[in-house]
Amino acid sequence: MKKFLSMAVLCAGIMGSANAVVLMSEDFDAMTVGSPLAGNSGFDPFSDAPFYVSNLRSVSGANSARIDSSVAGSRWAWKNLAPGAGTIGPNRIVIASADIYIESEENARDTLTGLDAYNSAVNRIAAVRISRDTGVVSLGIGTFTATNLVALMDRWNKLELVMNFNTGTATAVLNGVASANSVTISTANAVADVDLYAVRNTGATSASHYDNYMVQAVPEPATMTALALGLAAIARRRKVA
Ligand SMILES: [Ca+2]
Repeated sequence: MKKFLSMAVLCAGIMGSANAVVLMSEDFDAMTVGSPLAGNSGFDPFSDAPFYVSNLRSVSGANSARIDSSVAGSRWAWKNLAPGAGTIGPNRIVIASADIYIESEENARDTLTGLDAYNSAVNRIAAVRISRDTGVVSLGIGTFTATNLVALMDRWNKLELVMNFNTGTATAVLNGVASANSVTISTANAVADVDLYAVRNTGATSASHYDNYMVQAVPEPATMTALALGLAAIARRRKVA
């Protein structure tokens, strides 16, 4: 039993280190409160001005990124992936994630808060966004389809956009639960950046916060299967011995 347990720990350790490669991450905690994200700590200088560093709410450390509702329209802030990291396209699964907190408000002027992935030609691969009015998570490229996932306002939700370039599908994950539906994406795509994304309507008064913004690549299923088979073979040999 002890041998079995130590093997399990070994497997977990190997799987953990091989499981995901972090391509970009930002917790906002080393950034100056009140400063804009544009041009800050690797954020693209073309990021929209309404995104800035806030210490009003956080999941990690003291800071998060905040976007106020004072400016209407679609807004983006992003870090470009490191050179070469964007060629992860085919046979890879890329997962973008962020903790997102959306403030509720009394009026009925909806806002959308989410994540938006692009290739190097600045064509959208897929985007996922939460409605402040309904909490419904929607998924799409040009048009958006509601998923079965519903976020609560005035609390942190972990939102993920999972882009599977093996199957050519993207799904949303909210607080660990995957959407029942998916959107078809090109298997030829490579991810150049995944943006913090917000759509504000004139007159809306609620703000949104983002923390633990991250993009990861996970090995293609074939590699995972080979790794699992290899570990199983090791386990069998140990058992025989
Ligand atoms: Ca933080």
